[in-house]
Amino acid sequence: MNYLSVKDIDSITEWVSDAIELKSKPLSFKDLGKDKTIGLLFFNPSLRTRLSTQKAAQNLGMTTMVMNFDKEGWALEYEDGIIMDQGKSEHIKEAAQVISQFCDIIAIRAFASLEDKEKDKAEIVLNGFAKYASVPIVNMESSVGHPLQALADAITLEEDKKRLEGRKPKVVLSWAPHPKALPHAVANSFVEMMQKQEADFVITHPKGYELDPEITGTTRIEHDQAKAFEGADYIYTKNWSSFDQYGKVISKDPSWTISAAKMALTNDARFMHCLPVRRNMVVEDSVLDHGNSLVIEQANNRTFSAQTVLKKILENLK
Ligand code: SN0
Repeated sequence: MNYLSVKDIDSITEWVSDAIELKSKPLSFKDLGKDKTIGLLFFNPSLRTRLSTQKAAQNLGMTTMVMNFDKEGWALEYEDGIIMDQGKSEHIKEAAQVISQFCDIIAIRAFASLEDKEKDKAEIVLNGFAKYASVPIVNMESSVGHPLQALADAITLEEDKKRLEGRKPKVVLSWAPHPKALPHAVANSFVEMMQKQEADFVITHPKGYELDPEITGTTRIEHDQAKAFEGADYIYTKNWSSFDQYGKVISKDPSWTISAAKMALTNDARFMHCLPVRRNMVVEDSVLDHGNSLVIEQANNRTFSAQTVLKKILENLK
């Protein structure tokens, strides 16, 4: 069993309720991963993903190996049949098989290049490991998705929406400005997660920031941010670069920053963001520091998201 995308969740209701159960008793399966090792491979920086996945593994009794592959590993080649006379030292074929000798599960973070749309869509790093490793693979944010984040977000929504007493929530995914070109992964997986939920879900972004239409499908897109915010119960914010003009920053329009004035248009909405977040660029201090911000609980739920996934994989190994 791999966890490569939100599509690998067979029953979201079951996985979220498992996660909430684990959260109430994190050590109830502390022997399940005894004598098992997880290898965490990072091709990009990480704070929450690294520590929460390590914590999740520890709660299940596993041993963790961490490698910052971008700085400490050999530069990997992913193409087949190539003459390796350039900068790449090792082929993914050997690397994935070798790591499989030491680890029972391999988790990988490899962001989008934002340069080559086709290569990014093909998920060459994640799928390369999935193809050549002989152990289960977990996605810790790939070029296309961040399914551990999306599962944590689903857990956070499930816990918080109790205050709505059964009413279907209105959830808005809003683009916000950022100085750098960022990947689509977090937004993509959140969209896929929301498509599995009972919710009135709307995406809002300036024209030109459409996500991959193969992912958004028939999900409603509203280009007027104020209109999208009307009556919202949740404002999930994220910056992403253009998909159409692949990887380009086509606008940093500050009128899209999440402000207290904009939150006032909502139905006392809770603010969500995966972090890290650029204060007063993506969101004003007053919104992030407000009691309605769920960002720290989202980060906390990363542990139980990862623990749910690792528990299922470990149960499948037996
Ligand atoms: C990453 C992203 O996919 O947008 C990771 C989010 C979990 N975020 C960044 O790279 C932010 C970098 C920055 O300089 O703000």
